[in-house]
Amino acid sequence: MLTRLKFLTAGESHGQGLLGILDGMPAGLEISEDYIGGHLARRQMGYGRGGRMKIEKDFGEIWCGVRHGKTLGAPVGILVQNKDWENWTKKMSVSPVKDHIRKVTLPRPGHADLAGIQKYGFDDIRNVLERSSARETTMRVALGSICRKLLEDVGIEVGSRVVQIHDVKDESPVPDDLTPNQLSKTSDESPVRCLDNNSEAAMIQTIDNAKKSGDSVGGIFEVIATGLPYGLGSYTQWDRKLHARISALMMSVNAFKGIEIGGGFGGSEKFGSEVHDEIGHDGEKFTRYSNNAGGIEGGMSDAQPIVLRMAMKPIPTLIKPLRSVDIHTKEVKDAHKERTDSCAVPAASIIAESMLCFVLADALLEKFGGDSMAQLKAHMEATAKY
Ligand code: EPS
Repeated sequence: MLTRLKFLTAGESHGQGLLGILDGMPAGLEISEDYIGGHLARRQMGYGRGGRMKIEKDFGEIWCGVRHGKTLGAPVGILVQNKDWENWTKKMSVSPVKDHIRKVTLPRPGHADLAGIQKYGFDDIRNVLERSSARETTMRVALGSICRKLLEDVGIEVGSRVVQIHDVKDESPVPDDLTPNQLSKTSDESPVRCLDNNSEAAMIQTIDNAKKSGDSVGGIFEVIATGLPYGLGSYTQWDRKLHARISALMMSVNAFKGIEIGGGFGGSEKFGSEVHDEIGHDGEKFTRYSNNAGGIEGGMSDAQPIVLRMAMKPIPTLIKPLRSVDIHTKEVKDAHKERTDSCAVPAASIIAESMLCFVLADALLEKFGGDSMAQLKAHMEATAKY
C-alpha cells in the first residue's frame, strides 16, 4: 500500500539486533540518531511494561544513506542492537550449538505460536515467537521517525494519546489549541499517556490489578495528524484511497484489532445530518463546522486533522496462563509463559504514530514528488491547497 517508500525490518527478539531499511526518501532531509533515539525512547516508556525494557536502551545506529546529517536519497539502513543478546548467545546462536536447548512446546492462545509451527513445520515454538514479537516494532518506530521528520519539515505533525485502558476511559477532549507534538509531549509525561489525572490513577490501578492476577490488559488510543493539504490519496482506485492505506499499515501490527476513522462506529447510530461536516468559507479558504470525517473524505485528505482511534488487544503472554496442549505429547497443560508486559498500550500508541508517518510521507511524496527536500517543498509551495 506504499507507492513511493519501501521499508523492511528484520531481526529476532533475542537475536543480535534489529535491522531496517527505508528506501525512497528524498535527498537533503536533516536527520540524526538523536532524533530517532528520542522516539525509540518514547516506545520504551509506559506503565505496565516488563523486565525487558529495563535491559534495553534502544538506539538506532544509522549505517547508511545519510551523510553529514542529511539523507542522500539512497536507502537508509538502521541497526538497533539487542542488549539482551548477551544472555541468549547459545539459545539464539546463528550456528548450531552442542548444548541442549530446551524447546518451547506449549503454544500461547492469541500468539502466533500454533499457526506458526503448523505453517513452517517447526518443533520449537521459539522459532516463531522470536520474530512474531512486539520487539520488531522498535524498527518500525526507528524508520517511521525518519518519515516523521520529513512530515515535520513541511508542517505536518503526528501525535497521540491513550483514551482507554481495559475498562477505564479518559473522556476528556483534546484542547483545540494543542498541536499533535504538544499533545504527545503532554501525554508522554503521563505513565499511561492519558490527559486526565483521575483517569490516569484509575488506569494505573487497573494495570496493577491485572499484573497481580497474572493477567494483561489492552486499550484504545487516538492518533492525530495536522497540517495536511487537500488530496493525499485518491478516490479513483481502491488501493489509492488514503483510509485504506492507513488501515493496511495500522492493521499490520498484530495486537491492533480495530481502527476507527473520525466518528467511526459511533457514526452508524446517528443521522447523516448529524455526522457530515458542513462546509463554510472564511473569505480565503473553505472551512468546516466539525470534523466527524476524521480528515478523510472519499479516500483523500480534506485539509482537516486526521483523527484515528486504534483498539489494542491484551498481550497474549500471561503469567497465569490459559489452557494449551503440548505440541509433542498432546497433553493438556498451561500455555508457555515468559517475561512479559501486563500493558503495552502507551507503547502501542507510539507505534501507531509511526505507522501513520509512513503512509502520510508516502502519500505526500506521491502527490508532490521531488528527488530532494528542496524540490518537494517547492512543489508543495507551488500547488498544495489547504
Ligand atoms: C518487547 C520485547 C519483548 C516483550 C514484549 C515487547 O521482550 P522479552 O520477550 O524479552 O520480554 O517484552 O513482547 C511481547 C510481550 C510479545 O509477546 O511479543 C518490546 O521490545 O517491545
